[in-house]
Amino acid sequence: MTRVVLSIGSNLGDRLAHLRSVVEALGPRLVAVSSVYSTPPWGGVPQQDYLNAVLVADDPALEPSDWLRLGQELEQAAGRIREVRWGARTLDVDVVSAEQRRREGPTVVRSLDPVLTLPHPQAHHRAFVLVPWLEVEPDAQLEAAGALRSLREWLAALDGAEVLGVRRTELTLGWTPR
Ligand code: PH2
Ligand code: MG
Ligand code: MG
Repeated sequence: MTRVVLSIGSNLGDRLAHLRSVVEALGPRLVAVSSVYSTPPWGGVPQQDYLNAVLVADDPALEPSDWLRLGQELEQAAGRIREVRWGARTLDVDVVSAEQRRREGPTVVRSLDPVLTLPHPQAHHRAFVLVPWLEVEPDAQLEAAGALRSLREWLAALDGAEVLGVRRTELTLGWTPR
């Protein structure tokens, strides 16, 4: 019973096709799709620029661990090889944040499980996640490092050059809202 924010990225092979494969697979579960951004590599490993985007998806039948598994299946379908941490990849699908949808109203999922930590413990450091996420959910908040802040506030804490490096492109993921 979850609605999730997914960060998708690619910097190997046909980068746009890899991102599009996720949009195709999620189909009617998609609630929002950001623009495609060109972003310099984050994390200190020298590599090519990425294409990144953020998706919001909803499926009453899926739990956070199911979204993780689905993301990993899509990574494998894109020929991903497990390699260097933060190194180049054909496709990365990260669950950034999840909300349980209950009759009483939505609650944010918090998990310290090392297999799937939620919210994603690095998201607030990454302009390539925050900028596209802000585009599709301008009022979203993110709990990280013991603080609950708006995406704008987290972005304001980042290096300005890093935020400016995240550039919106004219590429599209071929999704139209229903
Ligand atoms: N993913 C990484 C490491 N570094 N840098 C950018 N710009 N975009 C990414 O998606 C990315 C990264 C590991 O998942
Ligand atoms: Mg990642
Ligand atoms: Mg990942």
